[in-house]
Amino acid sequence: MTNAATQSLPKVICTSPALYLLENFLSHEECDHFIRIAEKQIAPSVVVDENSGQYVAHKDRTSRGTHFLKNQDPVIAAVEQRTALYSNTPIENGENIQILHYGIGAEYKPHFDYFDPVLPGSAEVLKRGGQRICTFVMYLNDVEEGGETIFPVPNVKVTPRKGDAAFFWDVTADGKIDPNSLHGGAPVIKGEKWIATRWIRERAFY
Ligand code: PD2
Ligand code: ZN
Repeated sequence: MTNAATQSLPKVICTSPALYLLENFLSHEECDHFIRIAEKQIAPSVVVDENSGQYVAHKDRTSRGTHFLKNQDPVIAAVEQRTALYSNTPIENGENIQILHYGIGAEYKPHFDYFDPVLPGSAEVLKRGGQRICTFVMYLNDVEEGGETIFPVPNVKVTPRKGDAAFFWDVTADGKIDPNSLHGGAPVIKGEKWIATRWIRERAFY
């Protein structure tokens, strides 16, 4: 189930952070497949605790979520391959695809996807593949109102559209963490929002 025929070239949204819109990155069939599988296994979302490095529930992330195993089925494997291709990174550097569901009012407050090396919890998570260097946020449905992915520093937002992806770098071209990559998921005002996220590490993530 490839999608190459309908994909267009990445559109540059801004350069600091390096942020691109990938239109039709997923086919509608791939989006529906992801939601169908995720619905069976979804639970309240967690974040990495800054101090302990453990995964915990957090008030800033009021979504529900789940993750897929790597290579879980041929559709998931194809999308993993596509993220490796677009980011020009080895496939094994990708984390497991995460699925998030936001109902009305749910949001993900601005945060960094990278692990700040000065925080005590980061050492533990950095052991598994090093820093997160880039992020794919793939939109699995259209949201009636709200739910944009927001970047407060350049003050830009990406509107969720089924099949599109926001792709951005959490580090600068010289590999340093990029504070301009601060981003969040705006509250859903009307409808619901499903996304798939894939974070890419510096090295293999197992
Ligand atoms: O839901 C989003 O748009 C969003 C925004 C910021 C998701 C993430 N970050 C993420 O999963 O890291
Ligand atoms: Zn994020």
